[in-house]
Amino acid sequence: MKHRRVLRAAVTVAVTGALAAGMTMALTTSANAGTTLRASAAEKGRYFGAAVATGKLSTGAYTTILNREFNSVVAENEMKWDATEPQQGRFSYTGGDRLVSHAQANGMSVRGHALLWYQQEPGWAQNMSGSALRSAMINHVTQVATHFRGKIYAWDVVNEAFADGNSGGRRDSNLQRTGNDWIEAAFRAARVADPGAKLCYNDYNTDGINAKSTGIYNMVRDFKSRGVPIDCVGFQSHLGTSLAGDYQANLQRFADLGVDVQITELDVMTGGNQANIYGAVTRACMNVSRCTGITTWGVRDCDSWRGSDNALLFDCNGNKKAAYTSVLNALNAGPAIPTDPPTDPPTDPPTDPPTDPPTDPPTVGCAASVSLNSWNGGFVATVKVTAGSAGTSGWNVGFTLPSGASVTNTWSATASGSTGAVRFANVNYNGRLGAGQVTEFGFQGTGSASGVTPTCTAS
Ligand code: G2I
Repeated sequence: MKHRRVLRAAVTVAVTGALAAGMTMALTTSANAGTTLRASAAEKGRYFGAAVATGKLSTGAYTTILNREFNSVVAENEMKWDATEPQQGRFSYTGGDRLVSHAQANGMSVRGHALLWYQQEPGWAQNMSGSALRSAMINHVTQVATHFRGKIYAWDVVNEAFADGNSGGRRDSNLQRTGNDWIEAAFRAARVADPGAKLCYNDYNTDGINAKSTGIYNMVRDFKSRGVPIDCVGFQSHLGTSLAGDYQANLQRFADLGVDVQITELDVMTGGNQANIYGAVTRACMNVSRCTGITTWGVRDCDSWRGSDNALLFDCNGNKKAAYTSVLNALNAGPAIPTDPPTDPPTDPPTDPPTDPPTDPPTVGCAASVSLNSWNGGFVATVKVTAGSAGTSGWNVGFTLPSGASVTNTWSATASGSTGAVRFANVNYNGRLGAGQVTEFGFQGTGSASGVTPTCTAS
């Protein structure tokens, strides 16, 4: 059984996650600090979240607890690939949009879960491989992250891509078989589509320093050294009856790489230790200044995928369990995330005489530059358009693509032509640029675009 298999594998897990840079978390004021999970977490600069099945939002008892105790939500299933793109190129956002609206109306931030995962792939994608799958996968990331742009605090861009056991390597899947660079290609596409969201890698069985967490650690270190955009690691933390002694040390070593960490799917097997383990996980997060929040994978025991494990903080009647008190106490006792050091006072204005203005003639028209994210058989091009001194009321960028290359998808511009000489015109919201102002658009293609140079014409 799928659930049992995942659960067994998960009992020694940890999760890291990080927050998206550009987005402010919706944190409540401290009116209830000390008495609800959300207010106590917010008081310490953090969020406390729950996985939500959107169908339950119309159940009063469920929503009452959700709104009172949690200031972050994640869709338990509704933002996954099978839900959002059930047929290739046909997108469905009903459940995800409903959750986002609920969050916005109730002062909650939203974690996005998950752009790519080898499970819950729609049937059409399960049957694909190679460059066709690579293209479809990048298109999925681009479309979904674009749809939710500006509304997601942190995205699980890639979920569960590492193998269990001692290899420390990648898990086999049709995604992995498109080439080892599939994860970085996904992160790059997500950054283009939603530059304000924190981009996370999320996995289980990472709740301590072990072969799997070390494999992920090495990937994150490599990404940071090569400038692949990653902001956070999610530690799912589907836990059994004990917690690894180096749980906190493991979070800390990821944080030391320069990413945020988050506990993303916390649930703990019932039994004598449940409350203690919940408390210990919460304390570990509080003790790591880059641990920005905790999410439990559901609200009440009966909402949980773990069924009879009674793994959550509220019983089936909505009563607070001992584990709840343990978490609340740990939130209240923990340190706050340090705030940024005060900025230096403004320095005196320089007394040197002003230098002459630059003598270069201002650029008229516009300039364009391109950066390519390429893989064997395809690419994503991100194009930056900079207006010259007169600004623009519209722009048009041309490329001559090498033979064999073809544009399959464009965002924030309108394409004409797909092979050879192709042109991209502004769309209605990004044509008018002030002097020196910059905008970006992108396109995806098959084949290779290496060496292409854009030409920009302003109107
Ligand atoms: O397996 C627990 C979690 C492990 N980490 C990733 C999470 O995304 C995952 O969540 C679970 C959901 O809690 C389940 O609700 O993912 C499962 C899928 O692998 C979800 O189960 C699925 C059932 O397998 C489907 O039969 C069902 O149609 O839920 C679907 C919607 O209820």
